[in-house]
Amino acid sequence: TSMTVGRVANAPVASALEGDLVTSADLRDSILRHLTYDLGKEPEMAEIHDWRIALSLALRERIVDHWFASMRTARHSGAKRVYYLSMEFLIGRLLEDSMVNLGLEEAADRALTDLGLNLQDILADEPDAALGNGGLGRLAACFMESLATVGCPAFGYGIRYEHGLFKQRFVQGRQVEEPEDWLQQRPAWEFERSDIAFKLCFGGEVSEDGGKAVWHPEEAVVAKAYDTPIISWQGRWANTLRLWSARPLHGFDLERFNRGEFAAAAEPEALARTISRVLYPDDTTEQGKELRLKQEFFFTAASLRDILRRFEAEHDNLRLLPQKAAIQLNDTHPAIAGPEMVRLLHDERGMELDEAIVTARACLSYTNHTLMPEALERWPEHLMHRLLPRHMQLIERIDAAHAVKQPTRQVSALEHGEVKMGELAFMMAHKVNGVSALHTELMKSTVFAELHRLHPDRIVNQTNGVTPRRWVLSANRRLSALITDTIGEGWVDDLEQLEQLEPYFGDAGFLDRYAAAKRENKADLSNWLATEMDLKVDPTALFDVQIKRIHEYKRQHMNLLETIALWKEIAANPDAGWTPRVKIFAGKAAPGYVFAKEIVHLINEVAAVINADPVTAPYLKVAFLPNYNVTLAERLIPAADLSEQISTAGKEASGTGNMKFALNGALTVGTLDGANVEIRERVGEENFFLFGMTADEVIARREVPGHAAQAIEADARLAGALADIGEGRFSPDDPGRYHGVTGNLSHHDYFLVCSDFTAYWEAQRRIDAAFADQNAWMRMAAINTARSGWFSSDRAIRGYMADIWNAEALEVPGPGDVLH
Ligand code: Z15
Repeated sequence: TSMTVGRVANAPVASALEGDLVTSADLRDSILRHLTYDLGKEPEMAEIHDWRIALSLALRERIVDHWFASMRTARHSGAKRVYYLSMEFLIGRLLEDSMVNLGLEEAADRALTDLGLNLQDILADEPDAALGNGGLGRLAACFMESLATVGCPAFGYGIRYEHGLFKQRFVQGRQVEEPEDWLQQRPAWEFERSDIAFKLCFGGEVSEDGGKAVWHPEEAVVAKAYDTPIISWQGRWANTLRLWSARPLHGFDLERFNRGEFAAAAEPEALARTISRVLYPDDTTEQGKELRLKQEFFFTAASLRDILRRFEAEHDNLRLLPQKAAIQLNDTHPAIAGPEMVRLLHDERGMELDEAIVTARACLSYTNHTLMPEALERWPEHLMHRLLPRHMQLIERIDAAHAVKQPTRQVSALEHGEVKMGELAFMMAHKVNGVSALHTELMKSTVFAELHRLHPDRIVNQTNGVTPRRWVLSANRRLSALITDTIGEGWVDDLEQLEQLEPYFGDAGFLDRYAAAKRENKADLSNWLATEMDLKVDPTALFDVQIKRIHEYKRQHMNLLETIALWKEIAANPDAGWTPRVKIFAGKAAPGYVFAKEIVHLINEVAAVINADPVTAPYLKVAFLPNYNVTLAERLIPAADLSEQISTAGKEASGTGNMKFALNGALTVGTLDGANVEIRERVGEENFFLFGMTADEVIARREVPGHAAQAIEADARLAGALADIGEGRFSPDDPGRYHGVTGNLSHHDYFLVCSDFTAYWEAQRRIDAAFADQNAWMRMAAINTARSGWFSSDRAIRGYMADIWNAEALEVPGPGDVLH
């Protein structure tokens, strides 16, 4: 397609950037400049991705000065820096985020219109950066945006995976994984730092030399940095996301190549790069693979090297380190940071071992994200010894030091020939936090009970949060406009201001406009379902949404059983005044998680049968949208009426989708699990559909012999739905296909799907009735929005700064101030 460059009106666009009047013409010129001189394309020949990259470069260019100013301010202030170490950063798209935070949306829109282009098309062209699996990775991405917005000098550290989370397709209802290739097109946001590279070693052995341990490794790779600037709301501050890419220590083997061994010549290179090749696709399950341990050490050690280099450039007394660096471990994945830091301080810098341990601990803190045994990392001692022999020695020393101080207690990081990374992280952290109030209390009473008794002040809570810039302002333009029209723009970085909406609920217009925004969001989604999925839905139906990783504990299958039971009941009595519903599912199953994949298949097969039923069609449709990702979440959440947060109580550490839904005015049907508890407290119990057993009741119920059979016997709807699945009603080509699923539910049912089913069904029928009164429903929805401001990740980050990091926020000097 050929694009002509039009003439432009030089209309200035007011920008939030102080002293900087950015015009759409300026932006247009820099888009053209990048297109021409960076991408080497003529406008006539440019394709959509060329324009998208050119726009990204034009925006990135406007971030850089703020970025440098922020870094300089941090350097000159001597303030403590925060380092967030995370195996995952589930970023999604960055273009809209950057544009909105820079206040350049109108300018970009006009500039592109002048160029004969459409901003929305260009935004839609950006691939998601899917360097994460689910909640843990998305939390890290929200935290990066909030760290910048609150002005906390910080670095995120992680891995620059060549391939992010796999793409999901359905083939005859089954999940098929395809490799993801986000680096195929030129990455627009990162800066390659060939000069920032560290050599990292593995394997070999440790010798002693005059009482000093000397590690003789047998293998080495290089970690090379790639930096992405993360800009705050209104461009006041920018931090760095630094991702490490693995490279060979020695480049290409020219000698071998010249001997004609072409493939062999490239081999060392390919082998070294394997470390950052691909994201492990498991969320809340552990595989225990050697390459995974290598990945963990690789990015953790590179990050610590970088942190110490920066510290040593600015200070000459290692004892100051804890005042200058707060290092947060996002789960145990970077827990090797404890021993590695002790090694760097003691072996490499000569600090006394005990002081090295104390110093490392004063810098480090650890966030726990799950109590599920299958998710807690344990590494075989022999593997740790083979890959990291010196670290294994230090782990033994750390563990022994811990035991010596408390001889009466028997708590150890070493058990059954394995290193328990949770215990190790706990021992080497000055603070350990859970991610919701309930989860933190369960940490104290279960997994970390012994360690908590030894260190009663170590465990603290920091309930998760989400960034309102992405999850409200950008994702839900209609709602945002209504909020800003009503209370001004201050809510965007002070989300509890949403409370100011409530006095307007009595005004004639407000709830009508609120309902209109929801209605239009739903109409958009209905159109999208029609074009993308070939599925026709009633846009006024109740949009009931469960989107998250597929896991037994999240109980998508309980939702599906309720769907089947509802379908049967509607079919038996179509004229009973049913509330029309659209059941929407999306989520990926870990490729090796057989049960989760069966659930995926079953949802698709049930959807096919129900959607083909003309009798129930006016009242029930089921959609399973493939390839759930951040971008799809941004599309679905603003259009939801009902948020499914139905995990077995005690299993979901927090949840963060639950917060996004509540902010966007979906009501929750949920258990007393994770942050659901706190959402319900804040929005009010009358605006939340609670059901199911509590965490305590779950534990007691499991002890009841035959609990599943009992529950099935007592509920004919549940029995009927299970029977239909078991008899092959949804899989006539293979009637026995789901015997694994039905057998598990009928006999084992660890996650208590059957025992909670009746309460869930009844909650859903209360919801049907409530939705029929649209005025009352919209009022409840608006109350959810108004009272959920506390769930901003800005609040969460300020909590970490105050309670864990002892870090202060800074401000970039204004235009009148002198920069050195
Ligand atoms: C993950 O996404 C979470 C926990 C984990 O242990 C792993 Cl390995 C991955 C999730 C929790 O399941 C979820 O409840 C929580 O909201 C999220 O981390 C962020 O804390």
